[in-house]
Amino acid sequence: MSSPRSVYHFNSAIVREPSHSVVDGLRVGEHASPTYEGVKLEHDAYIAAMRQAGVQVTILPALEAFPDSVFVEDPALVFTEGAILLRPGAASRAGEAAAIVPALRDTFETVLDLPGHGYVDGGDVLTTPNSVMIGLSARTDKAGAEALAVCIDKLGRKARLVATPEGVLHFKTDCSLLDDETVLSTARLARSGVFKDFRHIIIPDGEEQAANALRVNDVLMVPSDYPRTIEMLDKLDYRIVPMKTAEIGRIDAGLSCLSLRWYRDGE
Ligand code: CIR
Repeated sequence: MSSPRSVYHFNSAIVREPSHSVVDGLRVGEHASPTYEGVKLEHDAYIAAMRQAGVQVTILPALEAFPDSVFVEDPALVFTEGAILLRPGAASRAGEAAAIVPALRDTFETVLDLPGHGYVDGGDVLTTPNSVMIGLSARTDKAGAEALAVCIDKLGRKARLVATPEGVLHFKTDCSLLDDETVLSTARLARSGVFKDFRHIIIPDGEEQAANALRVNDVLMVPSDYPRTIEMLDKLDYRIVPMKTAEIGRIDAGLSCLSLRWYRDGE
């Protein structure tokens, strides 16, 4: 692993087993439901890939009352310095925050609560070397984003509020960090100018769902159904691990949604 440590170097992650109710997960539009077995297979493969990449994975039990609770990235935000408990913007997901508190308290010395009454989904937050970008979206409002910026500041980092393109679920639905200087982005998000300080690699037309890739240590997990994106990244010498996401994709989810990731010091 290259040194010094970067924001995509992780040795720890939390995931949550999918519930059988995942078939009722939220989605925009008319997608057919995923199957529980399909989601479970994708989830198992994800855990294996994380471990293979050098990450110690804590697996929380399924929560049947919350169909989308397998997407554990949304109710919290974690860093080496501490965790922040968020307030998910979808009513059916509100209770996921309280459900993850015990795991956060077991793991982090510092757990901050999002102050105020605003909403933030972790899927709207992209951590980069110089700032933590918070995308305003249908799930993350200005009050929530500003409250989160205060918490991020308390943990010693700098936040930056940005816009998510209209109709896109989360900021990270449309982008991911590939390395310290490079982001992978859809054309529609790149056009907004948010990544002007980065080298940006644009997703080929029609493969927008590949934008939620996940850099973990030396590897780059990429959704396996998008051959032009994989070929493009392969040519740029990223070490690609193709991951099946067709089932979670039916309920608008991608690779980052399935974990909370951080680097635990002293290991
Ligand atoms: C939802 O609509 O909340 C879920 N069906 C998908 C959440 C995806 N999470 C993420 O992008 N961080």
